[in-house]
Amino acid sequence: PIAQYLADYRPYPFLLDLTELRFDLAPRGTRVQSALHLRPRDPAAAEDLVLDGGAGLRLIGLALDGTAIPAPRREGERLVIAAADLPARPFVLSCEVEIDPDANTAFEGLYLSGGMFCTQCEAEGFRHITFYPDRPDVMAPFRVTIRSDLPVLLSNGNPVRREAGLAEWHDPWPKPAYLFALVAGDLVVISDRYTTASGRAVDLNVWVRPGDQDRAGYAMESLVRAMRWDEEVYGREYDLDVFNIVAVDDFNMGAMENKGLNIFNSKLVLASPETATDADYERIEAVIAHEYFHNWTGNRITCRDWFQLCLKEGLTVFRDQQFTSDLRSAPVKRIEDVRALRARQFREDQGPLAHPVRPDRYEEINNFYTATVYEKGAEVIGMLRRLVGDAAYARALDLYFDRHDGEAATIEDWLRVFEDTTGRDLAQFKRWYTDAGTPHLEMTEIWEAGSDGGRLTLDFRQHTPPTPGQDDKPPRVIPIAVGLIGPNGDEVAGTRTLEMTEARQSFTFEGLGARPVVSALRGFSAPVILSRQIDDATRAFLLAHDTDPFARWEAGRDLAISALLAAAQGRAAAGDHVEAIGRLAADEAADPAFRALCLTLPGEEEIAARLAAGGAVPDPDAIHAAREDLARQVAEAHAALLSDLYDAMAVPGAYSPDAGPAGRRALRIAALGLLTRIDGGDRAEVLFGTAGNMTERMAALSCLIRRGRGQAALAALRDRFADNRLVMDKWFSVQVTAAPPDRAAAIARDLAERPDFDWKNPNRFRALLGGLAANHAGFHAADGAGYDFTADWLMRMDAANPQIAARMSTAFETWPRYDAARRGLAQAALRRMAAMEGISRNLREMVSRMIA
Ligand code: B3K
Ligand code: ZN
Repeated sequence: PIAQYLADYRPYPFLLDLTELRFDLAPRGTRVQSALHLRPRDPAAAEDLVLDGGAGLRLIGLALDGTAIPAPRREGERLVIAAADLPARPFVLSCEVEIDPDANTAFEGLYLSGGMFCTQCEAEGFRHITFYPDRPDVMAPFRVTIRSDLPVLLSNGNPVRREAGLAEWHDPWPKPAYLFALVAGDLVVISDRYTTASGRAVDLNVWVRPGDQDRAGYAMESLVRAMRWDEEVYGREYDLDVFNIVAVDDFNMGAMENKGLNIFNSKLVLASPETATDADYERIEAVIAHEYFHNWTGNRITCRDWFQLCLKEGLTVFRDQQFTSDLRSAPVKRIEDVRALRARQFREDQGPLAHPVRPDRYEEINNFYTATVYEKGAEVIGMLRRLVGDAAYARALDLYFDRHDGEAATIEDWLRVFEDTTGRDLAQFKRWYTDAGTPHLEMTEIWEAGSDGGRLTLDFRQHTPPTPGQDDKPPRVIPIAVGLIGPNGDEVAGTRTLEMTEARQSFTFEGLGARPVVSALRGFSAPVILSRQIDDATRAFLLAHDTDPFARWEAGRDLAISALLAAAQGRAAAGDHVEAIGRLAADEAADPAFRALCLTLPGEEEIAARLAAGGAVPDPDAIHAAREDLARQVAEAHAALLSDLYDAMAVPGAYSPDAGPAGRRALRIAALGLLTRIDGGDRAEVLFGTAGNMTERMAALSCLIRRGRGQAALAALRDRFADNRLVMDKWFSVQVTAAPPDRAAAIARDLAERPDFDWKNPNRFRALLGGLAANHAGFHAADGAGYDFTADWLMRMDAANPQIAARMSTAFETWPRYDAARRGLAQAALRRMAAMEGISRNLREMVSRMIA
């Protein structure tokens, strides 16, 4: 295995002043001509010129200042021109290659999707298009000519020439090759116009396949909102005459921020009330914004090397989270983000795939587009902002944009702008970037009554368990937001951020009249696991009185978890959760979306993770049974209230995806999910037949499947939407996620036999395989059927599309927490994959990290 190391970084020995590209498009044999205007970084030091290449490049010719280089040296997939053959002045290296987009099933580089040419270059896809210094610190303006008879021909930057069969684009902003994009196809457009704060008129286009244009409007509205927000909040304006978005059906991830030409998975562009859920709408808005925000955090300032990936991703996620908080409900967004962080990132941190927010070693960089780099990367910025304050954060960001515009920067550069702005030393804070693992934080309270008022001491200890390659973890800076609530429910001390820097540290509050209840880690002020001595009555008190919505939700969550853990381990649970949750559901002063979040029980995976973190061995079947049982108890105890809520939260009139109506639907659906446990699915059946939107229809369908009466509804959905790929993805997925655990793998196997299981389409593959992985007790079925089915398909997918196979292999990352029999079966599946002949570098790295 050839690993790359952060410590080995060296600047590229050449500067690139201009990249010219010319494409003659043909499905089987596309010709790519390039002219790279290069000059030595140091004319006195002669160095070899190394260009990256990839499998599938057929070299036609190479020339230096017009003189052919007949037999250039090849080192693996690279092309090397010896220092002795290069002049000590600027020169032009021209190259011609042929590539086969039709054979490209990995969807990396230039490929075809339903007759449309499309590219994906991040991280290292450009080397599959031509020989090039394919690294993010080599930046150049691009001139691109596309020749093709297809009607729409797009690339980065501004259009400069259009004639029959030819289009020319010029991108004046120097960029690395990973931000290059090209699209050619038979597309239709919806357009708008935007005027920036300083008066630049920008043409906005969303390009889709003919027939999809009626579902592109929300993406366009979201784009306009994002552009306005970035001007108002970060003072960042758009910098070209045109901004293009293209929707494509075959795409490895969500979307890509190519300069001026963002390319999206069609599921993150296309939406109508009949086909998309409220969650889909919210995600479209967030991802459109995320990719747009990359124009400054990622494109104008990019990464020096791929170890710095969190520099653009953590920051851009943080920005898109702020955007959604501002446009929708900040408390609800925070709770959703913490749920996702725990489900994906804590899980990663607890297992064999744990790595730092800034890794220092990788074999395949595409394996590091993870929850740790993205979501924990965003949490780290949130902590930084909390520590320095909002005003200093804003000044630091201004300095960052000023100082590093046009550069390829590092985490050191990023931290330095904060140090220079605030005078703080961030050396200890930097451990959040370099050390993997989720810190455990233990809080103890010491109360001393006194005549001049009582005194409360909070004593904290932090400890981070070992992660692969990192046994010892020095203490980190942990911002702990704390508030105090008096016995009568009034807040006696508003939120204050304690700054913990030692392994053990105490903080004292003086002059308190009576012993208060502590509301700790408000707003989830740090990505840690907090434990404290607290009983269910105190949790119920916090659920009723905490003024911090996150802490309030968390109190309810902890109550549910405590009941579930007791049941999953065969102990009797107290009824506090059932009682307290009823009071909250009835609280009409609270936001419906918030009440919905409180009514939703923790998932089975979350319960398993909590058990494992406490040193117990989770039993997936017992967890499933305990959760079903608690849901039924809640439903029985509050049947009348839930039924009233279900009726009252119906949203009359035309569908709107806004936070208000979406929150009402969320509460209605949460009530339905519980009621289904006692009405046998009758309400769900009525709702499925009458719902005017996909949110309620899918929720009803899922309830029906869980009650074993989904057949007619599934058939109806399929008949109506057989030719809508995105709806059919949901159709595949829900049958597996909602399946009874002991049948999930068999159902998945049957679905995989269907002719419309177009497995090479990443969305369809993810719908089925990801659906099974999301069915906790189904994936971890005791007979190993879930493991085997998944391994079989990952091996098949690996030959076609290694990125997707490697990404989906994370279904196995939690195997070490289960019992010996399951561990044996999971390891056998992993070993079978590891032994596969011709395994990709992507999957091999993942599997070997998981077995190690
Ligand atoms: N930067 C891309 C992700 C690229 C993934 C490459 N394997 C999308 C995003 O984070 O905005
Ligand atoms: Zn991103």
